Amino acid sequence: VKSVEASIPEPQREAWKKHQVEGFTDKDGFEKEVVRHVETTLARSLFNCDEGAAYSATSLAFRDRLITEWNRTQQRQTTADTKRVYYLSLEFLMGRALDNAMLNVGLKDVARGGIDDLGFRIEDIIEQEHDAALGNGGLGRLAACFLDSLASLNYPAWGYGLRYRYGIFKQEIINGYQVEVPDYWLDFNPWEFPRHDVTVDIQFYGNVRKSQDENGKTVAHWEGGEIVTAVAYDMPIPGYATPSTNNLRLWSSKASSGEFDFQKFNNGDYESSVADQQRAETISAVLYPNDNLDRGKELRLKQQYFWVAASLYDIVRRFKKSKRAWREFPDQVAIQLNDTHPTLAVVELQRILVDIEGLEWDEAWNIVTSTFGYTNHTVLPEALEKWPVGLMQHLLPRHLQIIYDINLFFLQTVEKKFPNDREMLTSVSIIEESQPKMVRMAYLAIVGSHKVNGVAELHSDLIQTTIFKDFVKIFGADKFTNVTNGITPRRWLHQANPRLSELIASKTGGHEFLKDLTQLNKLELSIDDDAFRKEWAEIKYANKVRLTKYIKKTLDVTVNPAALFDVQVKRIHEYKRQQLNIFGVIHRYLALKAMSPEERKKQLPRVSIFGGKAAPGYWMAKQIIHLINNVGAVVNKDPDIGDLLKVIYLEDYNVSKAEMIVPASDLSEHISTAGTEASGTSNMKFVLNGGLIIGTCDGANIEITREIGQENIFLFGTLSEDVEDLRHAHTYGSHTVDSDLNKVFDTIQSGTFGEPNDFGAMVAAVRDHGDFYLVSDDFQSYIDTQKMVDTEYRNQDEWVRKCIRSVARMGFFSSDRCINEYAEGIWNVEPLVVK
Ligand code: GPV
Repeated sequence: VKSVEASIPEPQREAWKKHQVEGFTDKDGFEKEVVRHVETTLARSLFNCDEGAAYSATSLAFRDRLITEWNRTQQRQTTADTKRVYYLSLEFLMGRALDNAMLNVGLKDVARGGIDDLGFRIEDIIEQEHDAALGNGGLGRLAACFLDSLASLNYPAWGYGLRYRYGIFKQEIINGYQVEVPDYWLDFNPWEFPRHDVTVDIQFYGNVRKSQDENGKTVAHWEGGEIVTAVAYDMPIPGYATPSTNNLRLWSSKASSGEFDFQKFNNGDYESSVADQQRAETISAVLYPNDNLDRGKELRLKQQYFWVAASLYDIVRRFKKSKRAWREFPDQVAIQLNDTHPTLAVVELQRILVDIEGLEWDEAWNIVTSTFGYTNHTVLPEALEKWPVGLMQHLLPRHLQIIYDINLFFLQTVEKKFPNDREMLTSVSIIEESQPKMVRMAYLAIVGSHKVNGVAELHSDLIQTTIFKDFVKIFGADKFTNVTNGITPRRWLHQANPRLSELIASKTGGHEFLKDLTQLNKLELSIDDDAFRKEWAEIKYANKVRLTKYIKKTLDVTVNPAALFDVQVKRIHEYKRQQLNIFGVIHRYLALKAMSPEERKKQLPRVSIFGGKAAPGYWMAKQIIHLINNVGAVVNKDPDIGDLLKVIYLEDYNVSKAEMIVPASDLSEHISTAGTEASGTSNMKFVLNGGLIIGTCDGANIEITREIGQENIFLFGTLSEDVEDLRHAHTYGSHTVDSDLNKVFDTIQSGTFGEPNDFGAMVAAVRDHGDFYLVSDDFQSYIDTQKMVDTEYRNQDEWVRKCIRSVARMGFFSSDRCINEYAEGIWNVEPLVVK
């Protein structure tokens, strides 16, 4: 334990202690804070306080509370002098903060009463908040769940990211097409604390000069170029039912005061000096909207270095305050790389240690590799980051030299272990000898880390046997591990589905399950309790009614809440196979049309619900959205069909909408081509909310099946070990398309769903271009499995039992379990228990 330096001398501290802010604890105190914020912070009054102002004031009242705990948490960590975790992620898909803060602090009921007294409804206030949408999909949402678990489990941890001015775009559907609208979300964000005193100057471009020091050692000097300043913005992250409040630090770019060209300014060239300013601010302006795709844009590389350099400067500055020796750095600091986006951190730390702190290369490299861990989130080749050597040389000349040196020393060790194996050397080299040469970021991340993990068992096996297999030979199997993803039950059960959470609490002995999700297993003891099952079913129905009203309000389509709700919401991607789903829907439509009215009456009504964004440049994904909407336009107004089939496209799927959609699902679709979805995490959310899954043997579906039992999941399709042979056969053998699927294609091409040419490429991808995603191979088993779903759904009593059993067995998929595995197996950090 060490003493903390305080800026206020001892004799004056009494005054501070006397006035320490404690924050409200009851309704009256809460109301007082809200009124104070309305009247002073917002300069409004009871004469002009709308729901927006009430939301802002409520949030500020909670923010004040959080920041008191945040300060104490930081001080506790500094005093205890323990190891901290730093989670570096270019995406944090946080969603809304207010409801989460109220629940985690345990004062939602207090706030409900207070808001009521002041003339508003808490639900309306919560709805005012704009999602913090600083991410694309699963990768960014995983980072957000991890922050919740880190705080809830009392780990000393910080998240580091970028404060984008524009988050992921808003999606509008116009005439069936996706249109992107910028998401400007920072007008007034009550959850962030600008730290104008916490800044870091970041260098770009320039050149490297080498000199000799007094001992004849060569020293590199990175000189010239331009400077951009990083400003810290902090967001408090409250843990659930604990005072621990961690920090998410997001960097914003601005022109450095030195950079603002006063020469130009004084010469009257005001416009160009403002242009420089704007160029600097561009770095943190926008989140790249690609999911599972690397587009290699220069500005993206600038974002990566800007964020990584600012974060490392901050981490190193904090370490240096402890006055420890450098070799102790890995005992104080664990840094996790969320995918390869922050891999330059490996190079930057080596640069700091060698060029600035004067350590020897080997000692520095030991520190670096002991500090970092790398999580891989995909095997898709188009998502693996590579940067042209020329671009790196231009933007970060010293870093490129260091990468070459890292590669040289690495290849020397490979050469020793595998003498005369030239193929091995070229295959594992961090530099790809292509035209142009490229830096392979995943390889750099592996070489620079002490642990590499995948995010579900199948995925971790696949990376070890395919894309990284040579690295397993070189480093040994111990360096590679699996940490199956998880989700936070606070947001994804307690917050999204409060009635179910209360029912579970009543059957498992209180809200303990929110801290230890394995407690859910107690639910199985109540499975024969008729009243319990009845209430369970009623809650699901009420959640479906809520979604039904939302569909009516936003799309003016009437759906029957008693129908089976079949949901696929996620980013639109060929590998996730929304096209298989919509082809299946068309097949169902054709089957219904072919029936006699009597026969139709015997069919089970179904609502097929889709949602998700396509990357703006992903043409095929946009065509898929278009087809789904066109099918909906025809089916939804077909008088032969009525309630039997409705096709819904929910606009602008995001975290807050997921909180409404997930609890309303009977069946959700996780139907990626086997071996392509690293884990998936919405599969876990749907099951936890009492919905069943139709899915392939892919990602975490496999472990969900193992946990809940194969009788409780609808699995179908090709296994990952057979995918390669089928693809080979498509390309080199004769490829015949499933006959039912061909009928679907013929219907599309007959113009039933609008201009056939619009969907020509989608059809041709299966019929003529090798069907890379095996849509035809899996079509029949998909249709057959959907038939089984219909049959089983008719037996509601058994269906509800399956749902309850599944929920009871989902304990493993908490992000708390996941974070504990990282802490023990990768970070070697321990919780800091609060007395
Ligand atoms: I790489 N993932 C993502 O959302 N965006 C990306 O750019 C990449 C991966 C996802 C995977 O696709 C999911 O299977 C996985 O569950 C998620 O990352 C979290 O690990």
